[in-house]
Amino acid sequence: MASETDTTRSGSTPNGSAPDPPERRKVALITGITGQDGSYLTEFLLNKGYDVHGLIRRSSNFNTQRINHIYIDPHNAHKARMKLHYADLTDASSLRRWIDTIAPNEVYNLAAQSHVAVSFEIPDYTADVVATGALRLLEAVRSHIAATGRTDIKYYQAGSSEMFGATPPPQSETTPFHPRSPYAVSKCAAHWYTVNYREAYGLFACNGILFNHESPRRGENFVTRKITRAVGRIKVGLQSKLFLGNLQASRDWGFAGDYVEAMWMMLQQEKPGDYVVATEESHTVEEFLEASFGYVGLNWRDHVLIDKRYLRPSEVDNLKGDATKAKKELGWKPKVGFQELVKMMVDEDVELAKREKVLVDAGYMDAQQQP
Ligand code: NDP
Ligand code: GDR
Repeated sequence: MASETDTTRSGSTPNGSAPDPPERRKVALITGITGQDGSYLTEFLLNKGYDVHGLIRRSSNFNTQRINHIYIDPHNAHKARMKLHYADLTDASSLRRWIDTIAPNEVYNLAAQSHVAVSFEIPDYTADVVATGALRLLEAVRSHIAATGRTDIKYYQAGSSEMFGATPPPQSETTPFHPRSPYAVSKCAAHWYTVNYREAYGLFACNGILFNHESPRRGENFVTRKITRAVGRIKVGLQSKLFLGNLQASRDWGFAGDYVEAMWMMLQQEKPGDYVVATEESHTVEEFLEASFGYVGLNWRDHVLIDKRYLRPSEVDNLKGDATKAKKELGWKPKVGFQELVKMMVDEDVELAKREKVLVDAGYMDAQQQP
């Protein structure tokens, strides 16, 4: 693990393949590298031969669980192709410093206060990180280009289907935005900042408008993972009830591993653009419950209770993407479908619950109820 003064940590390619010689390697900078998408994108780029630099924020606990498997002890730093540095999207000076120091070819802005419901609780902070944070990073890139004259830097902004909000499906790049939360409004601002820097300064900047994407690494307070964690724990007897909010909301759920490839593909085009990334299939939360509980022979109705605490002041009812442009121009398509995604997440969470059960039975852990 990193020491308290060590702001650089490092990693190798996950499949162990030999990297390209240093002079030929591309350099990527990822904000939000410790998040779900950051971890998949790092694996993807390391496998493509990139050097990857990630910006992590200071936390009172280590927050690198999702990338620890590609971490290499800094004492073996000559083998390392992933490096981590402290920065924060609320701190413009840190962003400018690392852009200047690292001089990346590709910048992926994935960092965000990404929980929609939480954004109603901390709207000001959400706007600062999600909207103004994107502006700070764009400005750091622009200033770096102005100072160096470089022409080989590309920028990716993590946009969201939440920007469509109340506008009915199917939603494509030409669908009007009608955001329904402080998070979604902030993502709209970040989207337009990105468009503006493209138009005003000629920056190669792309907005990926990604619909929900999930995985076994999904944060445990997003609905899919909350459900699959509960399925695992109920299956092994660590939990009996699951409290949820609106079961009728419909989402276009894909697999995060597929979606990070689309991010990279956008930056490999001749011209920058904005792209919807989606499976084009939508399911309600109730359908996700049916599929995940049903997969392990449980009936969700025996376990799920509605808690109004999880209802949102304004909800997004129905999201279903039209990814025609990404399919046609990028050649991208999702590989993992809905049922396969559910199985992947439930399988992993049943195994995780079994390991928890061993600790609980041995008296090393409390059988906590749901997070
Ligand atoms: P996560 O919530 O898993 O990860 C968010 C990342 O942002 C974490 O690394 C987090 O760090 C970091 N972060 C949060 N606040 C700050 C800050 N102030 N400064 C620096 N870093 C910060 O999100 P996902 O991986 O799921 O999503 C990636 C991006 O894509 C986000 O911008 C999200 O809004 C967007 N998006 C996600 C979709 C999805 O379905 N997953 C769909 C559409 C868009 P830490 O680990 O310390 O918390
Ligand atoms: P979302 O994801 O808001 O679409 O944002 P989330 O999984 O939080 O909610 C999806 C839907 O499920 C309903 N729901 C619940 N949600 C949560 N979190 N917890 C519950 O108990 C619960 N019960 C029902 C919600 O009301 C909602 O309708 C995600 C994030 O990753 C964003 O960052 C990203 O931009 C969008 O996806 C696309």
